[in-house]
Amino acid sequence: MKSDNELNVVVLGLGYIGLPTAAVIARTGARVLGIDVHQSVVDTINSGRVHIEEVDLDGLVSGVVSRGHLRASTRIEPADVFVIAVPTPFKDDRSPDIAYVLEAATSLAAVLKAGDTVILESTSPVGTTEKVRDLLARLRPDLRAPGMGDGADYAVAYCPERVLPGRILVELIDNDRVIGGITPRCARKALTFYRRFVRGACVTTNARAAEMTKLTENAFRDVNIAFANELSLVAETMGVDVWEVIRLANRHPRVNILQPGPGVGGHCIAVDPWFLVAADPANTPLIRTAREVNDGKTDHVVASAAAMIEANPGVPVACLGLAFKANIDDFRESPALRVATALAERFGSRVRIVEPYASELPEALAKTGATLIDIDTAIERCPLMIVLVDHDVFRSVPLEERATKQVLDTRGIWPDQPSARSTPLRMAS
Ligand code: SAJ
Repeated sequence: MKSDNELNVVVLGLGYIGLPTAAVIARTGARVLGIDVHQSVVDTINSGRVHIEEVDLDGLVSGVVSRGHLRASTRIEPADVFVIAVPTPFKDDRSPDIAYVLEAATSLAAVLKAGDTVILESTSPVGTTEKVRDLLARLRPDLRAPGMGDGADYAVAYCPERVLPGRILVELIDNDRVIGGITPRCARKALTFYRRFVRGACVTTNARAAEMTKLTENAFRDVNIAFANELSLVAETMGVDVWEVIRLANRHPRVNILQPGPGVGGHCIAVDPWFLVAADPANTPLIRTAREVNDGKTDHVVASAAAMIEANPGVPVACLGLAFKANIDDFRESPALRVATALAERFGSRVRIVEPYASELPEALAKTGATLIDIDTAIERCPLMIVLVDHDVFRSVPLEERATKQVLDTRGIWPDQPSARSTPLRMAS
């Protein structure tokens, strides 16, 4: 086995997962090359800076780049280990799109050699790792592909990332990893690689089981959030504070309900369950319904907020937050962004947006006439407030600064708000 300093690793895709992964591997002393199709991303990283916001990532990247352990390029080079961390979005019909994975595999096929290990980390439908192996086998008939007869010249495995944005650098090291090989030997080769930087347990299985495990984790969370969101609607009908009910129910030793909100966002939980539904539509009514409940919650928030704004003609309204969850700058699939945009399209310049993680409004919002303001201005000028994201800066606004506001608190961050206490999603009176 090569020592850390001799190991050459290529990470394909320098996004929210690929860049932190590349940096963490580079910190072990390995020589890491990050590949991205965007020249601007490559230039930013080579100058020791980062293009995404993640706790402690800037310091880590500048350190490993300055020590020469991490560099970026648009062009692939030979390596010992290839880690594919490109996006797997879904198409208009919600079926998974693995085109970027296959493009990445095609590009690395050109430099693949005997002894190499290819690892797919992107969230993928079951069977994708086999497709990667099939593609490599076709493009490189001079090498023996794993699981296709006697012997193999290289290894192919699937190892899903499981990190939580905001805690990526911690969870990359501490979380357990599931490593699925095309063959047991492939799994063992990938295991040797992950043991270099993972402190959590590394458990091996086959590639299909590992792929389904990843989808299962995110579908589990989506179903459980859907339960909380459904409860929030029932509680609203009943005139009960849903957050109090959940807090009380969670005192039961075998009950652990998640938190309701304005819907589910991000590029994972709002997307991955559809991969399971697409694979077996007839047997996934629960997973599909959970997705629909969570998306429906966003529509419900838009309707409740619109009713509140309409009942107060001419009064400015502050939408607090655009990110898909607290304390991050990621707006992908964000229910908060959906709500704010729907309201701004309807009420135009009456809508003010507070988002400490944005320096300007996303285009769709900017063209509505809505404006970006800070929290102090919102407190001064907006009698109506819609809490869409539980950023710490919103959570810490004391009651005396908001006591007179009409509030629609979709995250339950202000339990002491007089108008929000018993009917959190109803229009404040
Ligand atoms: N949300 C709620 N109520 C809750 C928890 C979350 O409404 O009680 C909402 C959030 O506000 C957000 C969405 O759900 O809009 C997703 O947020 P999240 O914190 O649950 O998850 P992500 O998308 O940031 O990360 C998830 C994680 N998966 C699981 O916890 C099973 C992470 O470990 C994965 O690595 C990541 O997806 C991924 O990349 O797949």
